[in-house]
Amino acid sequence: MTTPFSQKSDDIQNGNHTLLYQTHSPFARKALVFALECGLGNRIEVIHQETSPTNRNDRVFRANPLGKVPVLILPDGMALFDSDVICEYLDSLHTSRKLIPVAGTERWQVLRLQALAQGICDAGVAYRWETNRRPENLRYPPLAEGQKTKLIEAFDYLENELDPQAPLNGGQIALATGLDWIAFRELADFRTGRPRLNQWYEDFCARPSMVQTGYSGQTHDQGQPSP
Ligand SMILES: N[C@@H](CCC(=O)N[C@@H](CS)C(=O)NCC(=O)O)C(=O)O
Repeated sequence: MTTPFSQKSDDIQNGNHTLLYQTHSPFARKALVFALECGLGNRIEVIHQETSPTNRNDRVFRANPLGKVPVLILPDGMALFDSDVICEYLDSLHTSRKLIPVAGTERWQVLRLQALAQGICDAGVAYRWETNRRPENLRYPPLAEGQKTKLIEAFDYLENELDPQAPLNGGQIALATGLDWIAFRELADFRTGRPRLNQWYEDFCARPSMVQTGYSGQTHDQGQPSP
């Protein structure tokens, strides 16, 4: 990743925002794409951090007792998490049209889409544990199937319900970064047989904020990195 959000290995910068990030986290990318879409990219230093519940990262735990990224460190040192809270905060920093509408039906539609995207990522992470990350003898296939069912049901719902004409919003950012992570990890096919969702996804991925933040890297669990 290149400037203005170059990765740094040192600690918090004074007078600026610092994003504890991960190049292969859908939650972290959601926050960064949101910042870029708000025109705030040049106010944020991005620091890559590896995290896993089986591989403690002290730097991340010092900022977030859950040990997860993203975390946004504010200029006064306050640490904000999780990604949804960070997006709300970023939206409060600018005076343009809000990406999370402040009131009305639009607000609930955007927050619902954001929640659905969050659920897709949560189900994707759980599915990946059961199919890839957990040692093979500890995997539980019915749990993998249950998580995959959530993904398929969510994709079908989106094919019918997603409004491709809606103005740019935080729900879309969460969805696009989530779907692109599902594709990156090859967890489930959401494109075949879902032409509306597929077209929307392709269009959204062409935005500069998405192109600049493509996924890379592997998860580092205890033992070896997962492919
Ligand atoms: N609900 C959180 C989820 C964050 C999350 O799960 N981040 C992952 C990276 S994709 C992580 O850091 N996991 C480490 C762990 O579970 O200990 C958010 O939206 O920020």
